[in-house]
Amino acid sequence: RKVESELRKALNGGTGIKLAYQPVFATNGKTILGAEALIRWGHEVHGALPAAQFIAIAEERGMIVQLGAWVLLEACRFAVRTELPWLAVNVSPLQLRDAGFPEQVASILAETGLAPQRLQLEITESVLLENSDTPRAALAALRQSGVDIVLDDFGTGYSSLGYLRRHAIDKLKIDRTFVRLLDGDGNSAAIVKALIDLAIALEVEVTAEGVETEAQKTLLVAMGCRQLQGFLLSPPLEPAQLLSLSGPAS
Ligand code: G
Ligand code: G
Ligand code: MN
Ligand code: NA
Repeated sequence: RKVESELRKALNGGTGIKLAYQPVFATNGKTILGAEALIRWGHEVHGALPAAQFIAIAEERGMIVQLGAWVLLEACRFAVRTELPWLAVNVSPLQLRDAGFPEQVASILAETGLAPQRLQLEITESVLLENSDTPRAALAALRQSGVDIVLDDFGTGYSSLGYLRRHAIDKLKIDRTFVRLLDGDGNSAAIVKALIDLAIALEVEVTAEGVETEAQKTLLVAMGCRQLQGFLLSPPLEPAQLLSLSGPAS
């Protein structure tokens, strides 16, 4: 399709694709703990396509490994220019299935000079449950090298409690579908509370994503959540905007 060839062109020319950075805040709503890189496509026609849609196209058309490598390099280059304690990058299951992934990450870290401790990789639960050992072995190797592994959209999938038990994960991100229902829906509040308690008990960090209202923030903080991400605190920002918020590397 047309979108596919335009995406391929952008990827090969390195034009039109860019990253936005959404900060993650401490409970005071001011201290920036880190940020998540989110891909944006500035194409004049297809630019309005949501990231989830063109990521899916890239996955279907065999472009995601190349696109993912571009994202990682761009994000790590940005991170070294900032004082951000960490930067999180979303990783497709298909990237983790690629045998060269851990080496790709290592060489990007070496090339940019970013300390592995400052890189977080956001994965989804389904990756942990695949039949192949490749993704799990990749995650173990990356973790061994100091990179943090984050379970994104937690609560929506198979809830890989076994992985939490085995301490194979450094952080959970509570999916925004639960956060959104927090004010009104008693069941959602109970689930969010249980997920936060689980993270605290297992000494895993926990971020709430999609925080849009003061009421949600207040509840989450009362429940013990120490990391907040969402439109209430900040939308995804242009690199220059985040630099002016968090300060350039000294
Ligand atoms: O930023 P936005 O809400 O449009 O993102 C939609 C989805 O796309 C989210 O699930 C997010 O994790 C995913 N996404 C955003 N940027 C990237 C990226 O660089 N790589 C991958 N694999 N997914 C991304
Ligand atoms: O799946 P993942 O958690 O990576 O998705 C991140 C996406 O969530 C980003 O693309 C971002 O645009 C979006 N997002 C960030 N904050 C909020 C929010 O407060 N509300 C909603 N609805 N989406 C958000
Ligand atoms: Mn994410
Ligand atoms: Na998410």
